[in-house]
Amino acid sequence: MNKKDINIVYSSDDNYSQPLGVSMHSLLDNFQSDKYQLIINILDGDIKDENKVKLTNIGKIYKTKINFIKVNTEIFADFPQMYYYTLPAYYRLCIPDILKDVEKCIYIDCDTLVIGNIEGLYENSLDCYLLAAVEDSVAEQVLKMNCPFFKYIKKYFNSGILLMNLDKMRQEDFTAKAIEFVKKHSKELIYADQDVLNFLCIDKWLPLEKKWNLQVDRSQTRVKPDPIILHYTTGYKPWCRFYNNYYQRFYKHYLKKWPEYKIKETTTLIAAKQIIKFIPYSVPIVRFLKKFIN
Ligand SMILES: [Mn+2]
Repeated sequence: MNKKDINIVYSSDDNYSQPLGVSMHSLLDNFQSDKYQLIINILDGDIKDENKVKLTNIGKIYKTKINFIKVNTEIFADFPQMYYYTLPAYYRLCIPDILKDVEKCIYIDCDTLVIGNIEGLYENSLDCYLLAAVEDSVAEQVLKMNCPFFKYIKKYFNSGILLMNLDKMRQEDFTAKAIEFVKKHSKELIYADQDVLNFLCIDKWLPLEKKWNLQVDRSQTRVKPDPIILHYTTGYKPWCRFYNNYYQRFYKHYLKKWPEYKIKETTTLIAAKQIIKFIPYSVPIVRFLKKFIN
C-alpha cells in the first residue's frame, strides 16, 4: 500500500540550525506508521551549507525527504522583532502560499522536542477550522495585556505547534491578510506572529489536548498525561548552560546527536534577564520603560 504524505514544516535561520536538527531528529526517531510517511519542509532563512548537510544527513538516517524552501526574506525585513522572537517566526504566515498543493500540514517550532508519534496529531479533522492548536499556558495573562485588538480575542493559542488547514486558509486569502495585519499593527504586536494568527483565527481554530504542545519552563516537573511534544517556550532555552528541569534529560539525549553541538554560555546578567521574562506583563513593562531610556 502506498503511504500518504504528512507534510511537516519548520522555519529557521542559520542560528537556529542546531535546535532545528535536534527537534527533527526527535520527531523522526519517534515516528512510525503503516499509513503515513513524513516529508520535512524547512523554510530556509539563509541556513549555511554546512548545516544543511547536517540536516540532510538526519533525513538520510530515517529515509525521509528534506526540502529546503528559500523564503523571500525581503517581505519580512521591516517586521517587528521582540525579545526572543526573530524574523523566521513570521515565515509560518506564508505556508499556505508556499505549499500550494498541500491540503493540510503540521508546523513545528524549532525550540521543541517530539517524544512520541505525531500521527495522531495529523489525524484530527479540521472541517471548517483554519487550524488546530493548544491554548497558551499563560493565555489569561496575555489577554489582559495592553494591546488594542486583544479585546476581541476570547481564547488565545500558542502558535508553536499548528495543524494547518491550508486549503481553507488559501480560500480565505490568509497569507495576504496576515502580512497586511502585521504592517498595520507592527507597533502593537506583543507576541509577533502568534498575535496575528490569534486575531485572524477568532472562532476558527480547534483547541487540541495539551499533550500536543506542552509549554515547558524551568520549574516544570513531570506532567500527566505524558506529553508528545515538548515546547521550550520563554527565552531561556534547553541548549543554554545551567538550564535544568525534568524534561531536560530528553533534550540532552537528542542534542548529543547533533555533530559538534554547542551549549550557549550564560552570564549572570543574561540569566537575570531571562528570569525577568518569566514574570507576567514583563514584555509591555520593559517596552514602556524603554521609551524613557531612549
Ligand atoms: Mn517556540
